[in-house]
Amino acid sequence: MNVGRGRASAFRLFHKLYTMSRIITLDEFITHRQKDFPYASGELTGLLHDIGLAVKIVNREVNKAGLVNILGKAGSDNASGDEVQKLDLYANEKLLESLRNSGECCGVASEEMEDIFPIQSVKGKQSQYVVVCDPLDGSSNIDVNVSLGTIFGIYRRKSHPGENCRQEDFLQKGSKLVAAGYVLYGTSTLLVYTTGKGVNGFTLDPSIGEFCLSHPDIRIPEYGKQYSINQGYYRRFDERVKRFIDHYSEAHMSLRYIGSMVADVHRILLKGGIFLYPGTEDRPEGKLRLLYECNPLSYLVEQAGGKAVHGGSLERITDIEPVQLHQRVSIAIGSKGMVEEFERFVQQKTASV
Ligand code: P6P
Repeated sequence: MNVGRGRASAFRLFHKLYTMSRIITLDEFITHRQKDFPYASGELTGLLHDIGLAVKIVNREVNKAGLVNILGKAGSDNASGDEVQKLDLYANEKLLESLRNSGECCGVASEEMEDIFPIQSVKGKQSQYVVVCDPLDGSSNIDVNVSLGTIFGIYRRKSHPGENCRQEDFLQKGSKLVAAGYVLYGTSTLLVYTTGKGVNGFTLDPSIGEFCLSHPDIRIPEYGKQYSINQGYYRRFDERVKRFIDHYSEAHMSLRYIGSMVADVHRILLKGGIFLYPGTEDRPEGKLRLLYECNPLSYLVEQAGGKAVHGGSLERITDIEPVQLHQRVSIAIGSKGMVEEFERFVQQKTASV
């Protein structure tokens, strides 16, 4: 058994022993596992703590969003005269505020900001990391009370410490991520992350305000019974994608599509399946963003034993060299067996074209 698997099974035993008697909080887990992190201990801890704090604040607002009539619509003033912000802008601001705390982050690239956002070092600390994020993915679902999420990825900066961050710090392949994860604001609030040594999930216990280990050492099933795609675009898909969908439909597979990538990918992570957002005639490059949606989720899914490839070229998502902050990419992500089946369809059809 290799060291990584040995460590994982040892941790499962540790978790089993402890969960019978005590809760393991996110902070304790990060501290316990920070020796896994190949850089100075404490750096990652600070960063993940900052993100954990920000998403607890975002969670509080997301949970209240159902009261928006009382709070007022985004752009209007609420009862106390404050302008109600669009929740995704609010989430972006909370992440920026929190990422200043530990002094470990020198900059952020976000779906909500056109350009990179440098964070000035605190107390002369030489920050070593940058964060990419989609602060509130699927925010259009909030008005109908459907799950949505926050996606984040952490890179080691390439530019010289002590200077402002540069674009090159963010335009790195997904395989260069040092940590990645997501928060799902659903029936409960779940934070799932990896630092390259497996995937673990933490459920927020509102009574104590802590994320508690609930899904240790997540492994994605090799195969699943569901596929996830916006069937409404069927006519606009490439012939090869249509054949793949037809194949699953004829095999009586179930279609599950929430319209919130974090929720769909999370279900697939636990139950198995495949999520597809391919290119269409009118949007051949696809819709989803490489840097802060597809790369962090692909890195995490690979860490859980899954696979993620470009929906056309079949290139491994985390091998794609980013050229723009907001570039889009088509994607097939999920159970290894199902992504490889998709690949066989595309390769077979390519050969026969
Ligand atoms: P469509 C949400 O807007 C999002 O970015 C993803 O979370 C989701 O998977 C996708 O877009 C849904 O897009 O075109 O199917 O509505």
